[in-house]
Amino acid sequence: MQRPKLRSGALVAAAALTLALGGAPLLVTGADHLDAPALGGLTNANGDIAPHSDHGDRDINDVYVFQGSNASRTVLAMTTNPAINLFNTTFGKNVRYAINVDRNGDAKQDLAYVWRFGDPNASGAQSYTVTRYSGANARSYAMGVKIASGSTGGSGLGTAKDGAKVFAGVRSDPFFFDLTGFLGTVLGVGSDAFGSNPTDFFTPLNTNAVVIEVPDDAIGGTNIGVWGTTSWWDGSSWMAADQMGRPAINTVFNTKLVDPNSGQTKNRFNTTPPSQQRTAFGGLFRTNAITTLTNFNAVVTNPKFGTHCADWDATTAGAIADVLLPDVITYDVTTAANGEALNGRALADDVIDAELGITTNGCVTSDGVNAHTDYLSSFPYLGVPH
Ligand SMILES: [Ca+2]
Ligand SMILES: [Ca+2]
Ligand SMILES: [Ca+2]
Repeated sequence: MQRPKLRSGALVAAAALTLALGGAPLLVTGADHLDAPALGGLTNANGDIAPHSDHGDRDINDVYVFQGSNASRTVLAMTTNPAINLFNTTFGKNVRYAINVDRNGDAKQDLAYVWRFGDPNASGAQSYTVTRYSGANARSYAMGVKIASGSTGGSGLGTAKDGAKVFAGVRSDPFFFDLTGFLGTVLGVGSDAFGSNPTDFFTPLNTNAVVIEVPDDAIGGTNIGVWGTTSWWDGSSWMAADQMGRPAINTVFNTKLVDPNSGQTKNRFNTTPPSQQRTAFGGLFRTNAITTLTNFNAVVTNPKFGTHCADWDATTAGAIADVLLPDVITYDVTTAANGEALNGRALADDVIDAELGITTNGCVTSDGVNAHTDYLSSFPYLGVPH
C-alpha cells in the first residue's frame, strides 16, 4: 500500500481512510474516532469497513482540558464526527454534546456543559445553545442555566455569560498520529512502518468541535476529572451514545485480540458510567485492559513488538488498569496541562506516544510524528479548518 496522498482529493482520502481502517483492530482510527459498532463503527453487518457513519454526529473523537491563555482560566474542548471535510455533515439536532466535570474523585458528574443544535440553514450553519448543569442536575439534566448561544456559521463564537467564551463549528482536527506507520509495524498492513518517513494521517482532516473557556472559579474544584458524553433522542427517551476521557482507551483495550465479543464490549464501554467501569459486566473492561497489557508485545507480529520485548506482569498491569479506569482525564486546574503525565490534555500533548509506551511496556515510545503547527494561541485554540 502506498502512503495515502490525502491532499490529492476527497475521494482518494476516503479510499485511504478505508484502507487504513481495514486491517486494524488496534488504535485504528486514532483516538476514539468511530470506536464502536453502535456509532456506525468500523464495520457493517457484512464485515465491510465503513470509514464514515450516519451516526458520526454522535461520535466523540477527542476530549481536551487545559489552561487558557490566561492561567486563571480553564478550557474544555471536545471534537466530534471525524473527517468531516470529506463528508460534509453537521452536528445532530437530536444529539446532546456534553463535557462533564467531576470535582471530588468519584467519577460522577458535578458540572456539565451541554451543547444543543438547531437545523442547518441554507448555508449549513446551525444555531446552538450551551447550558450549564451543576450538582445532581449535571447527572440528570433536570434543571440547567443557559449560559451561551451562537451559530456555527462565521467565527462559530457565541455570546456567553459569566465570563465564559464558547465556540461550536468546524475546526482542523488537532489529533496527530502516524496511522499507516502503526498499521505496518504492528499489523503488517501495507508497506509503511514506524520510523520510515513518519507521516501524520490526520493533518488534512477537519472535525466538528465544541469549546468553552471559563474562569477557574466556574469549574468549582482544583483536582478534577473530565470526560465527554453524547446522547441522542430516539423519539421517546435519551440514549447514551459515545463517551471518552483519555484517548483510545476503548480502542486499544477492548479489541478482538483479547475479547471475542469486542464489538458488544465497545458499545457497553461507551454507555457505562465511568464510576462503574472497573466493576461493570463482571469487571470485563478491567480484565480486557490487563489481558492487553500482559500480552500485547507477544501477540502482535512485528519483531519490534514481539519476543524482543517483555509484556507487563499481571500485578503491574492491574495497577495500570486502575489508573486508566475510570476513563476520565484527571487535571489540576492550577497547572499547565501535561497529557503525557496524565494531567489534563493540551492540544499539542503527544498522548499517542505516551500510550504506545504504556501499552508496550516501554518497547515503543513514539510514532515519530509530532503535534500540528496550526493551533491558535487564543480561543478557540483549535486550528482553522482546512
Ligand atoms: Ca468515539
Ligand atoms: Ca463527583
Ligand atoms: Ca507522536
